[in-house]
Amino acid sequence: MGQSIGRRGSLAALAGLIAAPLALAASRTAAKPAAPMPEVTIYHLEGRRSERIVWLMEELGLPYQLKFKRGDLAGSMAMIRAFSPVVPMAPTVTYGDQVLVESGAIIELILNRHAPGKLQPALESRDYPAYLMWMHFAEGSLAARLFSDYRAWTAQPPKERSRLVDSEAVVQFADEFLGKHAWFGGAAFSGADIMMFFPLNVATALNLVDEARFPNVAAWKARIEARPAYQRMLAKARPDGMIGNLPRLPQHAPAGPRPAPQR
Ligand SMILES: N[C@@H](CCC(=O)N[C@@H](CS)C(=O)NCC(=O)O)C(=O)O
Repeated sequence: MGQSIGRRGSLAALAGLIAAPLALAASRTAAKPAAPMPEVTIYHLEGRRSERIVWLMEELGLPYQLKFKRGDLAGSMAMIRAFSPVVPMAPTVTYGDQVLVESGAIIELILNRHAPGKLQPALESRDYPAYLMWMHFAEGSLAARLFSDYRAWTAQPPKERSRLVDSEAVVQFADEFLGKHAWFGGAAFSGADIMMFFPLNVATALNLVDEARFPNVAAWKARIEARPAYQRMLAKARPDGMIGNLPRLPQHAPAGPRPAPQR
């Protein structure tokens, strides 16, 4: 049999049982103070994914240095390669004495450490799971499928829907979500919108999908382009407009149902 405890002891134990989860919940919801910001340098290619980090810093009003050769993509790339020869990618970011790649990870790091409570829904909120999904979907599925279709369809234009999840499907998935939610983070603009903008622009700019079929994406893009921080990013990171465009595909993805999987 267990040890018996007195009435006062049992009340104290009960209070402890109630207080502990409440304290835990409070510590999860209360925004921690922002950590001091180390020096951040963004190695950049105009019109490419490194714009995400410039845009994030402009949204948050955080300091950063920007390195690129204006109007010279090859020159900017050579600068990145000289600094980071093994994986010369944009963005490459120095964060204090650390060198980082992967725009999604860089955004999560800066938001979690230096912008608590900003540009992401609260961990316990209903919006958080979808926010996190879009943060990862942007590169893991959307950009990956778009660029693999682009390579394949440049060699051989698409004649029918792919059996795999193709460009049409990944953009449709995003469009359906935006039919029910204002932003990819749900109710408010967030880091997920910053992640999704580049590949959704690629989808239409390269003619991988028919823009007219995705009105919710088109309306969301217009809202993004009206944001002052997005405009500041353009002025600093793309001062001469878009340069070095990849050629548009002559033919975009066929729409309609996908063929049944082969057995
Ligand atoms: N998943 C990475 C992709 C980075 C990436 O591929 N960036 C392109 C520019 S948009 C690049 O550096 N391309 C040069 C190359 O692949 O050689 C991210 O989100 O940061």
